Amino acid sequence: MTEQPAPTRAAIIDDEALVPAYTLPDPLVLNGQPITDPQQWPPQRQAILDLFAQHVYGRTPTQPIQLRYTASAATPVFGGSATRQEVVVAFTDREDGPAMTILLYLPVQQSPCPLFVGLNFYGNHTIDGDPGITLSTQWVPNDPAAGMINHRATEASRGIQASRWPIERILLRGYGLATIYYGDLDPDFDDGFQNGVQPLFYQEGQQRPAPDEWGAIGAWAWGLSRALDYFESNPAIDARRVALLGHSRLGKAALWAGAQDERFALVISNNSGCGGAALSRRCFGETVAHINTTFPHWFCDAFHQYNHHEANLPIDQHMLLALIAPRPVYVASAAEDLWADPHGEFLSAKYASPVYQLLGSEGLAAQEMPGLAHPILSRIGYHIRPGPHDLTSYDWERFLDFADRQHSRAMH
Ligand code: GTR
Repeated sequence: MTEQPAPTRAAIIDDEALVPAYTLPDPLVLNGQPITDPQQWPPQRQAILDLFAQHVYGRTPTQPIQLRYTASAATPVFGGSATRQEVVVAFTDREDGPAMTILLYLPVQQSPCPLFVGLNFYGNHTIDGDPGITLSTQWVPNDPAAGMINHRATEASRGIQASRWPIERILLRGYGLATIYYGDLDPDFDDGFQNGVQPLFYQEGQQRPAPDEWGAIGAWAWGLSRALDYFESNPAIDARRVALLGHSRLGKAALWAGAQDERFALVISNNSGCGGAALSRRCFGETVAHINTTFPHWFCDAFHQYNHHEANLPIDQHMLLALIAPRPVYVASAAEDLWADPHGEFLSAKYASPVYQLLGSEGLAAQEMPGLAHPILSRIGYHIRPGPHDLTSYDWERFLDFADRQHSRAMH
């Protein structure tokens, strides 16, 4: 497939006045008729899900797969208030077959506990300096300054992402935390889908996914559902109260996983931007053409036909949030992260609201974008904080507040 060169970042729209006029598809219109009855939603939901699979992320294989769990001993951490464990989830019978390692922290006082789960960018050992965490042996991007050399992690990379994972704080608030290196599922480079989990599902003679089959984001999302399969088997985890969180590209994966798998109780997108929470039709910041050119392996091949043709998409990203309804969803933006289009992320949350309301739940309790650090904790939550593209302790505190509130509502 030939691609047009991506416009440089200098050419992006970063001024609200330059956003082109656009019309969004309405999630509550089915075959030209408005949906007014909640009973009409499940088939509409399925139709929208199919459109996202066919045109954006690619279809996820549905063949069940035998999972093999191998758990390490639970080690006491944080003065004995919690345990740390590693659970290897193998996707085949082969010892060298693809597998993912879940790093799991559980509070001792709370069992079964609600849990946060999220993929991480550089390996489980990067979320904390604890030398007891196994160093990832998977492909990682090269970054010698961060201890990643010849595409492998070194000891120097331990804890480099610790600021994004306030583990002790999450445990103190009564939640468990699980994380997985996303490269365990599909290494993040354009390898023609020879590594990762895709080949497990190829038909005889198939070399790569078909144009409407999953890309890397689809594989990352699939892995999150397999983690949830494991959580359901662990009596120390309340698998009905699992909050799924992701930052940036991993926020896109979290939204797609939460849209497909209704077992996730709550979904959080942090700075997920284009192909995540941001509306594609606004063309503000990163566009469909940018993302498909820079990361041709993230979405399905069919998505590339929408480069510079966003208006032809049968959906837009507010409908991805609507697929999560009536479960709580939180969208977080950062003021300096114009590449991810904060306003477009807010508008998605707003335009998903009518679906929540149809289902008898409040949507987003705001018509206009709130000020900086003025979180909205309605059923659709939203905040924009000062600062750049990142996952910070401010973000985590709001997500914990949101989970406290939404989980307790769900239980009453
Ligand atoms: C950027 C990409 C964004 C976002 C980000 C990240 O380069 O353009 O869509 O995914 O990477 O994941 O950090």
